[in-house]
Amino acid sequence: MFIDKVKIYIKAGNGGNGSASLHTEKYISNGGPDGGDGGKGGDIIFEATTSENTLNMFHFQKHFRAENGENGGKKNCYGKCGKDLVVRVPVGTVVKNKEGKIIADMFEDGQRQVILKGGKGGRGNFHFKTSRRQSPSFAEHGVKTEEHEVVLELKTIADVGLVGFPNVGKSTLLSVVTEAKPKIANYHFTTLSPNLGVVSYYDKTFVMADIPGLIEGASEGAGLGHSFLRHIERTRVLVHVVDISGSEERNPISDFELINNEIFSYDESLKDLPMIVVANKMDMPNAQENLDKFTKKYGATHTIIPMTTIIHEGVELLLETLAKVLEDLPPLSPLEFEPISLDQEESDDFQIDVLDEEVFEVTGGLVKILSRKVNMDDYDSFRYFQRVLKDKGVIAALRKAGAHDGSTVIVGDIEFDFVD
Ligand SMILES: Nc1nc2c(ncn2[C@@H]2O[C@H](COP(=O)(O)OP(=O)(O)OP(=O)(O)O)[C@@H](O)[C@H]2O)c(=O)[nH]1
Ligand SMILES: [Mg+2]
Repeated sequence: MFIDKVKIYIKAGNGGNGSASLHTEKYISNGGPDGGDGGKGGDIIFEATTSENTLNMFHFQKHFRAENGENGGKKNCYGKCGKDLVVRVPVGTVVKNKEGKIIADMFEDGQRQVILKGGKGGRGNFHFKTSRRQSPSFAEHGVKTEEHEVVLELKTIADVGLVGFPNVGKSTLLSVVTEAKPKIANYHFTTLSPNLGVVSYYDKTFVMADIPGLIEGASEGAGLGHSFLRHIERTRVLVHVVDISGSEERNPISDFELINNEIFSYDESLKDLPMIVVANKMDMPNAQENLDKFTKKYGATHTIIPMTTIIHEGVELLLETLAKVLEDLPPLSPLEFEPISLDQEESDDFQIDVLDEEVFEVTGGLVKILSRKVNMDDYDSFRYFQRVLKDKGVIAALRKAGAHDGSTVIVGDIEFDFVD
């Protein structure tokens, strides 16, 4: 199983409610409001790590919720903030929203990004004290957050991508030049997911990715399909490994052309990447003869390195060549995108919809804010509500829209008669 694209669901913590406590103490009849603020909900934070190189862990766990903030308490006690939830993803994970817009490119090891902010805590009644309202018996509710669906897509980041037919020796090469221990076997599709390794060559290091074998039609889904081609989009150099001995009765030149054709029909811009050819299995019969033919055709346009990977012959020359090529290439950079956020900013906009001659509905951000603050059973709270409607121009706008004495006005869950 190799998962490199997955849908998950994330939810930041709700904000805790503010408290509407009134101070009480022996011999003190009215100690005033002492309700503390609710705590902020936990954020959802993504962290990039090199210790994973698949999204397989999301096969089992798809729901991630950060902790809610606690409610405020008496005696001006603040509610505790909810704990953030850190979701670890492999380096190279691109996070998108449901519509496919990019939210984040988790490009560097250790990079952290807040993907969803926790809900703000509600303010305690203390904040609503005014000269005329000494003991507000209402407080604000915390912001309730919503669950969001996001798509994670892994696009491996490596300096060098190893490509080629199955069974040509790509994984063997990775195991020789890095500490990685990929599975090696004499059959096709031994490698089922990209393997990464770090090459150290004198004072230089670079990351090499062994991509599962490609076959004709891969760009249209044949074999393991083209999904792996996604993992060479973010490499700086391609090393095309060819079985130069033609040990499986195939012609190395047509192998090379066929795989190139698959790569470039997946993404034409991959033509811009430098490509080095490794002519592997030089120890086998017919290898030298095939190499001569290959060099005649492609020697002028490509660097061709003859190799017998199993005895490390030719490996040094490859590393020297790669180090040189990489030195002149710009480093990889994260994707360029217009960042979007899943968090809805609270705005105090409103609009008036005339539902009927006598029925008017107020909608918009202001209504959401009010619904967190207002408790209709409470007289103080209702007065506060009326004042906000007036101050924000809602009453005037209702009048302009045709509301008059006795018209019904709907604001969120609240319904009341308009009084001019
Ligand atoms: N004779 C010879 N055999 C080799 C050489 N390099 C690799 N092999 C053998 O070729 C077979 C395939 O090697 P792998 O490294 O698994 O090939 P791969 O390209 O990763 O194959 P897939 O993962 O299936 O795409 C193994 O049996 C290796 O031992 C070589 O230089 N000479
Ligand atoms: Mg392999």
